[in-house]
Order: sequence, then structure tokens, then C-alpha cells
Amino acid sequence: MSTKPIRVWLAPPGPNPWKVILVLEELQEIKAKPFIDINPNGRVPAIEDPNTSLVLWETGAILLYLVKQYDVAKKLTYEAMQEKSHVKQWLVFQVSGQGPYYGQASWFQVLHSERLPSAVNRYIEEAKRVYGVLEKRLTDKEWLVGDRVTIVDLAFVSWNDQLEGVLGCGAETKFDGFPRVKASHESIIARPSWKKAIDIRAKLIDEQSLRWNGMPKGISNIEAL
Ligand SMILES: N[C@@H](CCC(=O)N[C@@H](CS)C(=O)NCC(=O)O)C(=O)O
Repeated sequence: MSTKPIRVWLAPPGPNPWKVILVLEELQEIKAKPFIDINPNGRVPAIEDPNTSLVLWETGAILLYLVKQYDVAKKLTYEAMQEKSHVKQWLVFQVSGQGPYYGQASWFQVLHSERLPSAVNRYIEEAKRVYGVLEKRLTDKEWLVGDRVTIVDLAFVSWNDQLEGVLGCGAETKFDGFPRVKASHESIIARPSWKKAIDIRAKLIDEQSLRWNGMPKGISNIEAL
């Protein structure tokens, strides 16, 4: 299949766009790199696929589109009703559970102008609850659905990769008590697709003079902007 490059709209520090880059890398479909007109929600990522003239935002919808359109071999998903439904279930859990709770935990620790310990604690506890659900699921399984990696395992990685920022702890202790989530995470970040995504991300963060938490270099709190 000869395909034109899909354009991905992103802001490099945020974790969500990297789910899309990761899946594109896995499918080997990434080839190249203005915004409210594209996504009325004003958030990234969004994609424009010139092969189908489709403009799409919300990572859950994007990942499902990518596998439907480009994963002919069903490398990262399943065709069977049970597994396909479970892929959708875990994906919806990621975008509605992991993304918002991890996002709010980070917001109240890094970007919020006031220190609000009760809000920080609330979202840290929710983040832990979410990856506790993953830990339970992975107790006797290597992957969330079926017996191989799918888009849902990949979808949880970009946020788990910055879990230390979410929990406000050290990188080495972020998975303490959650060995199965740790093992799954480490196996995915060792894949060439993640290494490639993280290299692109590092380059863009540097070019835009940002720090990894999204703040400009030299600025530690939003009030200093
Ligand atoms: N539910 C959306 C969340 C997207 C999202 O929150 N993206 C962040 C970057 S990780 C963003 O655009 N933040 C900028 C802002 O909120 O202004 C998805 O999964 O695509």
C-alpha cells in the first residue's frame, strides 16, 4: 500500500500525542511532520490523513482509526468480537481514567498557581487506583488483551512514562508495589517504536526551549510566566 504521510498536530511535552506517534511507529506509517480549525477542543493530538482526507482528534478515536485503516495484518488489535471489544474497553478506560486523573495530578503539582495539598492527594490517589486496576489485570497475563501487545498496552505508556511527575516521587520508586505494570512498561519502552518517539519528542522539546513538564526552560511555576 502506497500511502502519503499523515500529519500529526502535537505539543511535545504532553503525553497524549505520543500514543499516536508510538502506534504510527509500530505500524511504520510515520513519514513527516495552524489549530482550532482542526480541533474545536483546542487540544492535541489531531491528525490529518491525506490518504482518506480525514481530520481526527481524541487519541482513542485516532488509535482505533489507525488500526482499522492501516493495520491490515491486525498486528496491534484483534478481529474477534471478544478481544476487539476488550481493546475498546481498555482504550476507553485509558482516555477516561488514566489520562484525566494523571493530568490533574500533574496540573495541581506543576502548573496550578496555588499549592492545594488536598487536590494533589486526591488525584495522586486516583492515579494509583487506576494503575492498581492495570496491576490486577496483569497479574497472570503479560498483555491487557489477548496474548500479544495491542494498541491499549501502547496507549498507557506515554502517561506511565512520566508517572514520577504525576506522583511527585523519584523515577526509581514510581512503580513500587506495582511490579506487573512496571514489567509491562519496561518491555514497551524498550521497543524501537518508543525509542524513536522519545527521540522525536526530545528534539522538539529542545527546539521549543521547553522542559519535560511543559514549562519553558528556566521557569518552574506558571505564576513566573
Ligand atoms: N482526551 C484527549 C486529551 C488531549 C489532551 O489533554 N492533550 C493535552 C496534551 S497531552 C493538551 O492538548 N493540552 C493543552 C491544553 O489543554 O491547552 C485525548 O486523548 O486526545
